[in-house]
Amino acid sequence: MSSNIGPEARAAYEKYLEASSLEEKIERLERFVSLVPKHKATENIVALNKTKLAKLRKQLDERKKKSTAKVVSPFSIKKEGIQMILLSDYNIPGVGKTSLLNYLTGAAEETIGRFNALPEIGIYEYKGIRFQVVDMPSLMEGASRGKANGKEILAQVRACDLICICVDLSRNVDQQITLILNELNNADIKINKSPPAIDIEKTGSNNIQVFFLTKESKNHIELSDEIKEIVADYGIQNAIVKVYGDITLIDVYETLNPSLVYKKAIIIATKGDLPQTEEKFELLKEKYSDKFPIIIGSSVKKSVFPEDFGEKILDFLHKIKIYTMDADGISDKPLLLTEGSKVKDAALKIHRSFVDNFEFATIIREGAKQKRKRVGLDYELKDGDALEIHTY
Ligand SMILES: Nc1nc2c(ncn2[C@@H]2O[C@H](COP(=O)(O)OP(=O)(O)O)[C@@H](O)[C@H]2O)c(=O)[nH]1
Ligand SMILES: [Mg+2]
Repeated sequence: MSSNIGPEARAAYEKYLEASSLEEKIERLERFVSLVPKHKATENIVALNKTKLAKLRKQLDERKKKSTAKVVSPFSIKKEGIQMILLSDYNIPGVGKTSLLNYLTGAAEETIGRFNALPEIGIYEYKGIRFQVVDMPSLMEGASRGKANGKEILAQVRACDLICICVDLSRNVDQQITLILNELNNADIKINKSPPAIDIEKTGSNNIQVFFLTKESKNHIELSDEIKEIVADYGIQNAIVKVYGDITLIDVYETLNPSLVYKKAIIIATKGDLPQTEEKFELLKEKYSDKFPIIIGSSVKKSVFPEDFGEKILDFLHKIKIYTMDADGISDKPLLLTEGSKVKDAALKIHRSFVDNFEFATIIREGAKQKRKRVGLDYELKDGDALEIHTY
């Protein structure tokens, strides 16, 4: 090493030579380069070591890329159709999720009665509509803190369309439901609740203003100061808070929590063929039907399960079935739209060009006074409508 570099830089270089990890090498070489006095005689040393640095940095980058290379978790499920997740607590023997999956979809028969550590998937078809049924490993107490792959399971639950809480009627049902609701709640998953009727929009100035925009919301005007306090406590200095309906102060906290998700859930009670399960099912309905509009009693052993399960779910999720038709007839695979959708929404779902070149639509509605009707893009559709779109 040239003697032009001075004792401090020399010492730094020696330290660099002793470095073992890539990160350490980079750090020490950077320090060395910064300590070398910059003049003609040291130009080469600086240039050389800068090149060396660039190389080391590139090596580090590549190593990082490799280590973060996408590993697809077996828990991350590609969604198809309407996704329903079967959840239960952990017990031996199991609650009957895999039996149910098999009953509905024909999948995973061989794993009934066995512990499954990974999700299993099947497709339940109802009137041409596909429901993806996911049989999740059981939730253990502490799942929301990560126990037994709890984090992975709950991450999937956050993205599903419907949670099916499965409870074994031959065991204590309160215990099972409480455990699951606790874990869902701890994972910021709210069940069968609409998001609060509040909107909080951060602004650049003017402090916090609260507006009550509907008749119902005006009943809560006295909460105004407390709302401001909560929002300010959260660290927001300037915001417009809009209240649209009935609210409580808890709703304000919920609106401020960006991690909350709102999910629909039903209860499926299993093993209804076992002794004393009938009484238990009645008690279950009595106690939980406020929170759960759909509680299903079932027995896979005796093939007891609602025939119109698909219809019940679609109703609950506010979905309507629209059957497209053309000169060849009516399709047997419906489009699924959200209640309140219009002809335009259906057209968009088929192809943008149906909207761009739209002339008129024909609707066939069973049971209507005028069964066949000519309508425009703004016409509201109803479940079961057959729809033909005419374009220019
Ligand atoms: N009596 C009765 N037993 C059932 C029923 N459904 C499942 N089982 C039994 O309960 C045990 C656990 O079922 P499984 O589907 O593997 O539960 P999982 O662990 O929740 O997937 C098995 O021995 C099943 O045969 C049912 O409807 N009635
Ligand atoms: Mg199972």
